[in-house]
Amino acid sequence: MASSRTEGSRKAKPGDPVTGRQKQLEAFTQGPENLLTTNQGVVIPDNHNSLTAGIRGPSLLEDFILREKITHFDHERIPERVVNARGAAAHGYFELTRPLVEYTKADFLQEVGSRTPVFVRFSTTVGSRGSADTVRDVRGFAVKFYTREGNYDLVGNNMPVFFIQDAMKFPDLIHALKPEPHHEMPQASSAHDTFWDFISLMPESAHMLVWLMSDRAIPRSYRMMEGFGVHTFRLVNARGGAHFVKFHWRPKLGKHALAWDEAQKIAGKDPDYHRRDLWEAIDRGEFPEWELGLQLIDEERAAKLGFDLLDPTKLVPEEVVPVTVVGRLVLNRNVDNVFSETEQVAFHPGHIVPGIDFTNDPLLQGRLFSYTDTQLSRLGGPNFHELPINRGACPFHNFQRDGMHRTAINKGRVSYEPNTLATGSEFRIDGGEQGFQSHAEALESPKVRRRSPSFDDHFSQATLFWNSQSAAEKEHIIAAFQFELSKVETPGIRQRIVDNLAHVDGRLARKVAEPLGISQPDARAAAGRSGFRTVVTKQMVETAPSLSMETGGGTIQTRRIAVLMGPGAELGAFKVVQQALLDAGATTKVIAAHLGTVASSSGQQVPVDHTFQTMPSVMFDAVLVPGGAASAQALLRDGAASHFLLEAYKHCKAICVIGESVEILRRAGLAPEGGPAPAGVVIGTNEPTARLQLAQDFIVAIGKHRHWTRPVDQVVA
Ligand code: HDE
Repeated sequence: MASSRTEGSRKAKPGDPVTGRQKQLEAFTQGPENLLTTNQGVVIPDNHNSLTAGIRGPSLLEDFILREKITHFDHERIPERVVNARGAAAHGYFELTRPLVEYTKADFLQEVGSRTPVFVRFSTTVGSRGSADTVRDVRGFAVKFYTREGNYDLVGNNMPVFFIQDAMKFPDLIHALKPEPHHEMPQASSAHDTFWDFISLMPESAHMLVWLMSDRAIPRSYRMMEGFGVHTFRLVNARGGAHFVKFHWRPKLGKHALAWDEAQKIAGKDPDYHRRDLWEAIDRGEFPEWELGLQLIDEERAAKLGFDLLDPTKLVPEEVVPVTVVGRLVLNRNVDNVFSETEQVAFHPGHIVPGIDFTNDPLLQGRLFSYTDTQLSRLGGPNFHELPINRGACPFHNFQRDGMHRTAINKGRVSYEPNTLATGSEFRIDGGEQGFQSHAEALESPKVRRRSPSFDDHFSQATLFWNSQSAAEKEHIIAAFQFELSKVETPGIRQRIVDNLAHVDGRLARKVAEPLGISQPDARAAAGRSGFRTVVTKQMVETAPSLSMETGGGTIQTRRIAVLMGPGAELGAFKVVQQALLDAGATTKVIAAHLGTVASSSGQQVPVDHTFQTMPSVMFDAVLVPGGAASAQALLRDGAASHFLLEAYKHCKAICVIGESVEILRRAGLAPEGGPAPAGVVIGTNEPTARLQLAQDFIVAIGKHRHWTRPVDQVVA
C-alpha cells in the first residue's frame, strides 16, 4: 500500500470523504494560524499563568493547557546514540562529474551533471551529546544520498581503517573506550586505563592507533577533513560485473589539523568549535565541498595486494591504486531544527541501492543488523523511515503496517502479497531483473568461528603509516602516545603498549616509553602474548606520501586572521595586507583591549570586533600586528595581548608583525634581531614599496597552515 507521500499525489475521486475532510481542515487552519494553540488546536489564552483556585490558591488538575505543555516537555529527550552521539549536520547535493556506467548500474552514478540531494552528519565517536568538538577522536562522516532508486547511506569515518577486524569485538571496544562505568570519567577521551588495557591486548588495533594518535584525530574543521568508507564495497554494473571499491571524500580546502595544546584549550573556550565553523561557513555562503574519489579494484588485482581487502584494519595506498575523482559533494543548507534532522536522522550501512553491494568484511557484516536495531530503541519503533529526514525521495510502498509512531494512513483491506483484491497494480513483484540484485558471489564452505589467517598481519601497515609521516607529524604521534599513556595509572598497561609499538617502529616505541617510568620496549615480550601474530608482509610501497597531511601549501579561503591593535597603530602597510587577505578569501577581526573603536596614528577610529579577554588566539588561523610604536608599547604592557601573540606562535601559526610590533616577539626571546625570521613569521616594515610583497609572503605562510618545524619549547604560553 502507498505511503502517505504517494497517497498525497493520488487523484481525488468525487465524493471522497478524505478529500472533504482535508478541505475542511484547510479552511480551519486559516483561522488561528498565528495564535498559540494546544496540540489539539485549541487557542491558548494565556501562556504565563497556570489555572489556580483563587488568585493565590493551588493549581488545578484540570488545567489541560499546563498539563499538555509540561508532559510534552518531560518527554523531550530520546536516548542519545550509543556511539557518535555528538554530531553536526547539513543538507547539500552530490554531483556526478564522471560517468560510472562501466562499473555500476546505480542510477545516481550514471549521468554527468546529475545532482542527488544529500544529508551529511559529522560526529565524534566517544563523547556524549554535550561533550566538546575538539577532543582526540575518530570523526564520523555519514552521507545519506536521497537517490531516485532509494536512499543510499555511506556511513564512514575520517580515518580509512578501524580498530577491530570483527564485529564481535565492537561492544568490548566501545565499553573500554567510553568513560569508566564506576565513576563515568573521563568524558570524551581515550586517555584512561580501560581503553589502553583493552587495546594493549588487541594487536590488530595497531594501525588504527597510530592514526588515532596522529593529527588526523584533531581536525581544524569538518570542512578540512577527509572521509573514507573504511570497508571495501562492491560496484556492480548492468551485466553483473563487479569491482571492489574504496570510497574517499577529499576536502576542497585541504586536510588540516589543530595543535594538541590548542585542541584542548578550544574544548574549554568553545566546545562547539567544529559545529559553529560548519554552520557559519554555510551561513556565509562559503559552501564546504569535497570530491568523491574511488579506488576501483578488480578481483585479479585484489589478489596481488599482499593483504586481504576484507580486513578493515588495512588501507589501499593511493600510490598503489590511484583514486579516481567521480563527483563532488557540496553542503549548502543548514538544518532548520537539530532534533528533527541531526538527531533523528537514521543512517545505516545496509541502506544500499542497485549497483552497490557489500563484501564479506566481518566488521561490515556485523554493522548490517546493528543500525536498524539501534534506531528501534533510539527512535522508538519500526517507523523511523517515515520521519521527514529519513524518508526516501522516491515513492516507497509495501505491506508493512502499524507500529509505534506510524504516520502513514494505509487504506484498503489488503495488507498481504500475493493478492487479488488490491485495486492498484503498483505493488506487484514482477519476478524479473528489476530492483536490487545481490552480487552472485559463489559461496560454499563449512560454518566456522575463526579469524582468517589472511588477517594476521597486524603491524606492516601501521609501520607504513608511520614511515609516511613528516618529521613533525612523527613528533606529534609520539607526544600523543606519551600524553595518553601518562594518564594510564597501571604501569603494566603502559608497558604492553610500548612492547606492541616496538613491532611498528623501534624509535617510536623507545621515544614513547621515555617519560613513562617503565622498562625499555620489549618486542619479544609482546610477541609472546596470547593472540599475538608476528606475520609481516612486504608492502607494495615503503612510504605513501598521501597518508601525510603536510603539504606544500594551499588556499587561505575562509581562514580567520586576528589583527592585534593598540592605540596609535599605523594603518598604511596593514591596510594593504588586510585587503590582500580579504581578496584571497580570508576574514580579519580586530582584537583590542576594549570594544568600540581604537584610534590609529593618524586619528582614524578603527572598529574593534573582540577584546583580548573574550577572544583567544586559538580561534584564529594566523595573527597580523600592525606597526606603530605606541600600539606596540600598549600591546607589550597588556599581558593578554602578548599572550595572544605568543600562544599563536606556540601553535605554529603564521604571524605577520609590522614595524615596531616585532618587539613583542623579541622581548619573548623569539625572532632575535639580525637573525633569520622563525618559520612562518613574516616581519615587515611600513615601507610603501614593500607592502605588496609583505602581503604575498603572509598569504603563502598562512597557506602552509602550520609551521610545525618552528621551535616552540621555550615559549611561555
Ligand atoms: Fe557505527 N554505529 N558501528 N561504525 N557508526 C553507530 O548507529 C556499530 C563502525 C559510524 O551520524 C550507531 O545510528 C557497530 C565502523 C558512524 O548518525 C550504532 C559496529 C564505522 C556513525 C553503531 C560499528 C562506523 C555510527 C549508533 C561494528 C566506520 C554515526 C547510532 C560492527 C566505517 C552515524 C546509530 C550518524 C553509528 C554500531 C562500526 C561509523 C550503535 C555494531 C567500522 C559515522 O548502531
